[in-house]
Amino acid sequence: MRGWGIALLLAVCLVASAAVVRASHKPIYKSSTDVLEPGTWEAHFVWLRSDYFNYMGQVWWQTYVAGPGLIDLLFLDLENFYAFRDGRPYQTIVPPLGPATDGAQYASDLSGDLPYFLIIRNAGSVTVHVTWTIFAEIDWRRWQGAPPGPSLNLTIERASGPLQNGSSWETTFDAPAVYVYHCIPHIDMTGIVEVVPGNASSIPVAVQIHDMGFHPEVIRVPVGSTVEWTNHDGTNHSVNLGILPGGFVLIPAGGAPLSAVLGLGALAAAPAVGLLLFLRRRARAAEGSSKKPERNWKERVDDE
Ligand SMILES: [Cu+2]
Repeated sequence: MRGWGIALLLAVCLVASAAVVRASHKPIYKSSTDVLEPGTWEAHFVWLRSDYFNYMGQVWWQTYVAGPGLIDLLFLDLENFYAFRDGRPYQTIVPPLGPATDGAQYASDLSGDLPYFLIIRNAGSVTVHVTWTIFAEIDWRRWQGAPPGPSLNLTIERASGPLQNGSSWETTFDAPAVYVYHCIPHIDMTGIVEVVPGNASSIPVAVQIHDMGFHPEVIRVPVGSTVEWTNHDGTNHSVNLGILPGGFVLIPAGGAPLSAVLGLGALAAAPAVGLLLFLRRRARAAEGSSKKPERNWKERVDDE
């Protein structure tokens, strides 16, 4: 009996160590820390490689809440991200996780055509500091502009130059467009600016740079808006905006069913959805996340 027990224990250890080895080979895409007030959320996007190397279409993410607090995690495609942001019914690609303090999830069979969005939402009653990491195979050529990527190439259209701690850079967007941007030299720091018809406010839309990330990372602003990026990190960052010709265009998923697998042993088939959408250009006020722009960054630096 005892021998069987040891054999079983060994088998469990082998399986566990195999899982650790597999996990250690996940390619890190990006990571940062969100500071969220109760009920508010931030969106982080993943845009996978679109060449044949990406046929697995896998994304992993994990989160860690420092101190008290609870969060929800929602992983959405573009269509459902728009629905979530607009307060309409939406469907997640894997079952939502939470409320929880920490979490790890996984999705596969994703496409590289359009970005996916990880929503981190404060589900508790206190401010949370949540550190997140997204693991995925990314086609970096999307972000750098050269050499040309397999199906999409972004040329830098405007750039801030290096921003030191405490310095800001602003630019005004005069026409509807979708911009995807990244830092140089940290090309894993990325963001999206959607410029849509509407009435711009005279007050700039603020994007804070901290913890090696842009916050909020995904924003939608009316034409005529000025967006101001401010660096709160000790490291220099920069904003390099590439324009996405034609914006986000969802194409029919040509026979490839959209399905996904939840990590941690549970299986969940996502609904197969035939997608035919177009860039939505709507008149609406500046938005991007539910965060308030004003925040005491010094306070969280002191916490560390
Ligand atoms: Cu940077």
